[in-house]
Amino acid sequence: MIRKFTFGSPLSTDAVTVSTPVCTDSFPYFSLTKTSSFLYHMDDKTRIYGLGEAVRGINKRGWIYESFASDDCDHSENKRSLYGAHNFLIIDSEKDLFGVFFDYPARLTFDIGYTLSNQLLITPLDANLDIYFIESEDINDIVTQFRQLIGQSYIAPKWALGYGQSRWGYKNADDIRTVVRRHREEHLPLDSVYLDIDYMEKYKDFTVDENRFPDFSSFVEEMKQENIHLVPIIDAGIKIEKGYSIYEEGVHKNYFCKNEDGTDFTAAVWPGHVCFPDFLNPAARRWFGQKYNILLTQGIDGFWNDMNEPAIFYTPERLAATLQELGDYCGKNLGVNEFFELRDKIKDLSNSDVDYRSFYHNADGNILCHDKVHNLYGYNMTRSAFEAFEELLPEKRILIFSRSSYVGMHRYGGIWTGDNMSVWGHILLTVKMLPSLNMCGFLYIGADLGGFGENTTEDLLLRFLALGIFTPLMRNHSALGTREQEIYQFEKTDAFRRLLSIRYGLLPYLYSEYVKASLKGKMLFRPMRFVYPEDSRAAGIEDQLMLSDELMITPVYEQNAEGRYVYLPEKMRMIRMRSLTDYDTVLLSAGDHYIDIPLDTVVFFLRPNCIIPLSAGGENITEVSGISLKLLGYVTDTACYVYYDDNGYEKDYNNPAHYNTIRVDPTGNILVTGERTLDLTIASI
Ligand code: MIG
Repeated sequence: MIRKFTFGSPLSTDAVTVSTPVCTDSFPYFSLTKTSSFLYHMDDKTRIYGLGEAVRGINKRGWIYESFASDDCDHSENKRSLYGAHNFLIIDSEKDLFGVFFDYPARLTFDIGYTLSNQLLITPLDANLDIYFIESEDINDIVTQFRQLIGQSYIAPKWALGYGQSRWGYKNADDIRTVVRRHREEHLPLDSVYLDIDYMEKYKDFTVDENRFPDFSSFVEEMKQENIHLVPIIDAGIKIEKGYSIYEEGVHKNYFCKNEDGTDFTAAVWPGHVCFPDFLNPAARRWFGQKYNILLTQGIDGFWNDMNEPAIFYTPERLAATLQELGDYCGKNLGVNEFFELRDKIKDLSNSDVDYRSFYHNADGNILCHDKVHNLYGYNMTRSAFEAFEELLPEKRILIFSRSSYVGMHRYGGIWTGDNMSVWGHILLTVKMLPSLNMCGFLYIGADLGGFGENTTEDLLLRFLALGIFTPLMRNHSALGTREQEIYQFEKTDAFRRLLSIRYGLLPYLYSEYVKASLKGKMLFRPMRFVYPEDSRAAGIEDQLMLSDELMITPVYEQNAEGRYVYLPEKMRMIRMRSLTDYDTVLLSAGDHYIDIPLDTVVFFLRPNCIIPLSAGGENITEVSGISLKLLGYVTDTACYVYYDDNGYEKDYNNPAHYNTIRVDPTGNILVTGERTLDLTIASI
C-alpha cells in the first residue's frame, strides 16, 4: 500500500509517475519536531536501507547523510554527500517495516542515529515536500511498489553490458586505435571505448577536435567494423565563445540559467567560462537534447553525462572578489590561522553554496533559485538526452549514463559512481552501493573498475574486475596522470583474459536478469536480508550479495588475501571459476566456510533448484550466442529459469518471443517452452 502526504506546496520533481491522491490519515511513524524535522524512534535492532549512492554500509544506520549532489572525488567515510540524491529509505525492525520516499529537490539531511543513536531525524531545507509511505510485509515488495510508483528503469542496449575501456587522457584517434588493437591482439574481449573531454574542441560540447580526430564519422565507422562502440562524454557547461553556435543559440533563446538580474549566469569549468543550460525549462531541455543528434548522425550510439551536479570550479565574480581579498594578505607576516584562512578562501571557490544560491531556473514560467532544485539538475540533463533519443530514434536503444542523479532519472539512464580511487576499500564500497542503488531504481550501474584516482595495482584491478563482471556497466576508467591501467599494461594478461571470459559467459544470464529486473521492478543486487528474512546472521552481512534469485557473490576486497570467510544461509553449490571452461563445483552446507579464492579466480554460489544459462563466450557481444547455451545449476528437485533475450537494441521487451522457460530435473532432462528454439546442454547440475 502507498500513502502520500503533502506538506506546504512542493515543487514538482517528476520523480513519481503514478498520480497518487493525498492521504488524509494522521501522519504515520514520524513526528514533526518544532524545527520542522521528521523524527522516528529506532529500536536497537532497527536497520535502515536505501539512500542509493552514498558512503558507508548497506545498513545506513550510524551516520549523517545529506542529499546534495556534490562533485567530490574523496569518497571517504566521513563524507555526507556524493553525486546523487536518492531519498528513499526502508525502515526494518521488529515493530515496523516500511519504505519512505521524501520527494524533495533541495538539500535534505538524514541523521540516522548520528546525533542520538536511536533517532532517525530527517530535515529538509524548508517544509514543502511530498512524502510517500510504502507498506508491505515483504521487504522486496516494498521495493517493487516503490519502483512501480517511480516508473520503469532505463534499459541499456545489450552491447553496453560488454567490457568497456576508458581513460581520461586518450589524446587522439591513434590512442584509441592502440587500445582496441592491444585488446584484440591479446584476445581480451572489448565492446566499447570511452572518449573523455579531450576529444572535444576546447571542451565544447558536441564538437570534435579535427586535429585529434580527423574525419570523425569514418573513425566511428572504422571502430564499428571492429565491433567497438565509441562513447563520448558530454559536460553540463557550455563554453562562452563568440561564434560557437550552441552558446549563441542558448543566449538568443534564453535557455541558460540566469543571475538574479536576468543576465546569463557565468561559471568556470573545463572550457573556461561557461553558461549552464536550464534543464528545468522544458524548451531548453528539448533544445539541448536535440544537440546529441550532432553525434548520433556521426554514428555514435552511447554517451556519458558528466559535471552535472553541476560542478563549478569558480565563478568569475567570486574569483575576482577573492583575489581582491587575498591582496590584503600581501606583505603581512601571516600567522598560521590567517594562512589557513587564505588557503580556504581558494578552496571555497569550488562547488560553493553561495554560487548555488545565486542563479535561477525558469521551470514553466516559475522562476526558481537553483539551491531549491539543486538535485534535479543532472537528472534533467540526462532526461533531455533520453527524451531526444526517443524522438530521434524511437526504435533504438542508446546508451546513456550520468554522474549526478535523482530518483526519477533511473527512467532515462544509468549512472556510474563517479571518481572513486584505486584503493581496496572502494571495492567494498561498490558492493554496498549496488543494492542501495537498485532499491532506488538504478539498474544500469557500475564503478570505475581499477579505481579512478591514484595509482592502481595489478591485484587491485583483478579483484575490482572480479566484482565488475557482475555489474551491468563494466568499465575500466582512470584519471589523467595516474598509472595506466588498461589490462594489457600488466603482466598477468592470461588471468585478465580468463576473468573476462567469465563475464562474456555470464552475459546471457546477466542480460536476462537485468532486463527482467527493470520490467518487474526488482533488484539485481540484493542484501542477504532481502532473500533470507528469517536468518539473523544473514541480515548483518554486508560483504556478500545475492544476485537475482539464483546466485550469491562474495568478492575479495583485501590486498594479499588468498580467500575469505563466506556465510551460507542454506546449502549451496559453489562454483570456482578460473575461466569460463575451467572450474570446479562443490556442494557446501549452510554455515561458515573459509573459501580459497586465488587472485585469478571468481567464486559464486548457486542456490538450490536454480540454473543459469552460460554462453560459450566471445571477444565482443556480437560473438556471444544467446541461443546455444550451457546450463549450470544446482538441481535437487526441479529448477525452472525464465530466460529473456532479444536483439539487444529494439524495445519490444514484452514480446513473448523473447521469453523461454527452461526446466531441468536432477537427471538432466531439459524441458523448454517458448517460440524460440534454444540449443541447450547441461554443463553441470
Ligand atoms: O573534473 O572529464 O567523473 O570520470 O574522467 C574532472 C574528466 C572531470 C570527472 C569525471 C571523470 C572524468 C573527468 N571528469
